[in-house]
Amino acid sequence: MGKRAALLVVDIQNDFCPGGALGVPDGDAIIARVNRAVALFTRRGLPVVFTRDWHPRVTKHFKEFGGAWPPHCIQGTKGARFHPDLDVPKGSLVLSKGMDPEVDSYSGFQAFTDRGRDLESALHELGVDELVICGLATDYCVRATALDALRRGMPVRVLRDAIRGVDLKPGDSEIAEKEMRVHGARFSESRVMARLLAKARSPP
Ligand code: VGL
Ligand code: ZN
Repeated sequence: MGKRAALLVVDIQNDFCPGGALGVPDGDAIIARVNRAVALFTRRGLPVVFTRDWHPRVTKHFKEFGGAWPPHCIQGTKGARFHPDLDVPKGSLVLSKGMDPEVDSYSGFQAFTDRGRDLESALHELGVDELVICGLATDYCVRATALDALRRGMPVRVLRDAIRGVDLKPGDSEIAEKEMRVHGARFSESRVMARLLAKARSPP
C-alpha cells in the first residue's frame, strides 16, 4: 500500500442500481462496504474522490443515437443522482464524465470537476501515489478507469467485494477482472484493505 492512497468511488448512481435505467444486478449491495471504505479513508485524512456518469439527453453513447445503451444518468435527473445510501462527505471531490455528445467514454480519467479540472491533475495536486477503486460497473467504468491509471504508472488496488458488473454478455466482468489483473491491478477484499491501510499508515 502506498503512502498516500486515494479512494475512487465510481458511479454509484440511481440509474446503475436495481430499478434504475441501466440497473447493475445487485449494484446497491456494495454500498455498505463502500461507505465503510469512505469512512476509513476520511478518518485517516486520505482523499476520497467520486465519479459520476453525467450525460446530455442526446449523445452517441445512447442506442437511439448510435451507441450501446438506453438513456441513463441524464444531467440533473433523479437517475443521475448518487444513490441515497451512499455517503458523500461534504467537500468531497466529484468528477463528472460523459458530457461530450460526440464521445463514448467510460474512464474516470475523462472526467472533470465542475471547475474543469481532470482526474489526473486533481490526483497529482493531492499527492496521491495509489488508487483504491470500487463502484460500478466492473466491466465498463471500473475497468476503463483502472486500466487508464495503470497506463499512467499509478498502482491500483480494486476492492473485489465492492464492485459489480453489467455483464451484457455473461462473463464480461470476469474477463474485465482478468484484464485489470494482467495489467497490474491488485485485488483485495475491503476488510483486508482496511488492515493494509492501517499498516501503511500506522503512526510512528
Ligand atoms: C457505465 C455503461 C454506460 C459505467 C457508464 O459507468 O460503467 N456503463 N455508461
Ligand atoms: Zn453512461
